[in-house]
Amino acid sequence: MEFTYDPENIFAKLLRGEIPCDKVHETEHSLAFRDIRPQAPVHVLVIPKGAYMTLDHFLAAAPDGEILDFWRAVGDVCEMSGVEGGFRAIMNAREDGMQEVPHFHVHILAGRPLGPLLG
Ligand code: D5M
Repeated sequence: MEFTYDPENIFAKLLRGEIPCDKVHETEHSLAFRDIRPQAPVHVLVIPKGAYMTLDHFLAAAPDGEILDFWRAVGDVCEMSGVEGGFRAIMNAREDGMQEVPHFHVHILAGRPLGPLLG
């Protein structure tokens, strides 16, 4: 499958510092910030700094070091966010997955009972 990354998407602008974000964590290859429309008391987005559109694009194209850095950053965010009661990690992809921003991201949601995933 071919992936055509749009460098004008909002997270690309955020990574270039063109728009602000509420940063909670940063590593060499990853950035985590609060979602602008939080769906739970904890709602953090973790993104790789590289130009990847979706989970499948990221895993197909990113070097191993970036992949390891990213998932460790997800773990760091869980550790620092108070997810003892549980959490949900969500990744939407493309149209059917209702992905709004075409830069790969993981949503970390916590802080309330999240209900059934497929209601
Ligand atoms: O979710 C994309 C998410 O990105 C959605 O929950 C809103 C959030 N969003 C959009 N713009 C911003 C900015 N500027 N800062 C923080 N969060 C933002 P998706 O999985 O693509 O449907």
